[in-house]
Amino acid sequence: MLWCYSAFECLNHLTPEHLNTATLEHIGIVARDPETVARLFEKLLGTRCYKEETVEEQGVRTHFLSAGTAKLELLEALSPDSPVARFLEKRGEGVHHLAFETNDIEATFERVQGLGFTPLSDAPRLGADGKRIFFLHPKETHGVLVEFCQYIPTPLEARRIPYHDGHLAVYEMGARSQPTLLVLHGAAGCTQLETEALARRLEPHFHVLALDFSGHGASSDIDNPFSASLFSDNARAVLDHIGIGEAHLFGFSMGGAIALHFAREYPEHVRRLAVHGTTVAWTEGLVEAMTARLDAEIFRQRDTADLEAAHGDWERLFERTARFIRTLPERTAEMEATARKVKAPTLISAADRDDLFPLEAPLHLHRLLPEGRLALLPAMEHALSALPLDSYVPLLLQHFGAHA
Ligand code: CMX
Repeated sequence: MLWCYSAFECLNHLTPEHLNTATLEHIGIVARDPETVARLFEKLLGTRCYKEETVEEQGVRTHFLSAGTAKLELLEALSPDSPVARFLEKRGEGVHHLAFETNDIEATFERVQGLGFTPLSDAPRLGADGKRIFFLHPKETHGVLVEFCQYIPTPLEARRIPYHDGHLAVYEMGARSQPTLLVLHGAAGCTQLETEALARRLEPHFHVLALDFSGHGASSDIDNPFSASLFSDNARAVLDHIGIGEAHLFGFSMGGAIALHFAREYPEHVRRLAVHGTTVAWTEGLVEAMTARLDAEIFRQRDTADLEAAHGDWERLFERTARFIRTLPERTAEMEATARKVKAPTLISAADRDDLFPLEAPLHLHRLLPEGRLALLPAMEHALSALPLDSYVPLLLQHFGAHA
């Protein structure tokens, strides 16, 4: 009876924010010699340290390893009076804290205060890995140091790769020792507006290269009309310049079709593919639906600051993209033939209620691709931002064989 009452009381405090966002983000582990501990986990889990970062304020150097859906954060004391050095002295090496990710760190901070806890800082502050964090004292939490964190990333810096008279922008993340994954955005999209969140989630597992196609995002424009050959050549130029022989490719929507084109043209450079929200069967109806979305007039009535910041001359980009899309119905047979010839194992995924492409599109692609695997995900929209990354990322890791 008492248990029932307590459980009911607890449930009264639970809001959807609790239920959906208390995700284990990482486990902090104090290490005397992080390299030795990293080697141990490499042996046990096949995972490697992919990033190191110093947090001066905490007197700590952090070493990150991926462990499936969560991370291990090895903590190395930088000064004898730091919390980590004190922990080492009193308790020796071992598990130091559990960190839970939340959507809104300020709201979580207020909520735990409301529940009677005393956070160890006056407000959330900057931690490692682009996070804002706060801790609860282990004395208040049955001996477990609890961290809450929210990912608030600093803007990515594009690397510029010379291309014809201009350059291609590529965003590079993750350790070079990991397999390379080239991330391709959709029509009239770019890394910043579309694929960045996914690319960042994949950083612990891959050497990620997220490309902006010519004329998109931070890449310079080119005189040639947009075409699958041009964008596929963009991808090849990036891999060549960075010196990558073989890569996995992920492509969203048009990026998926480009990934297939690339795999057909340069099979020796491709390990595995994943395409999401991609069709290779273009009808006049689809062209109409897609070009209606590129109607500059509609955008002019809204706030276009994000588009301007990402692409510069977004109106020209939309015009050029619409022209390219109008050529696609007559290229359908060619694109289907391309898909049939792709030998690389390919994960084809789609939103089950895609508002742009019919469900038949991924089914059709699945029938064409000799090594295709199909996954339908519960999402209402075509946009990549609608995709539930918590379920999609494990699927990708499994497909690319990146699970420890
Ligand atoms: N887990 C469990 N118990 C811990 C603990 C931990 N991580 N750290 C300390 N304790 C225990 C101690 O063993 C001690 O227990 P006893 O009283 O039974 O001996 C008690 O807590 C108090 O320990 P202390 O050495 O006196 O430490 P303080 O109270 O001065 O500080 C804490 C403890 C948690 C407030 C401090 O370590 C802190 O502020 N931690 C948060 C900051 C931090 O850890 N930063 C590094 C992580 C960086 C990052 O992830 O970004």
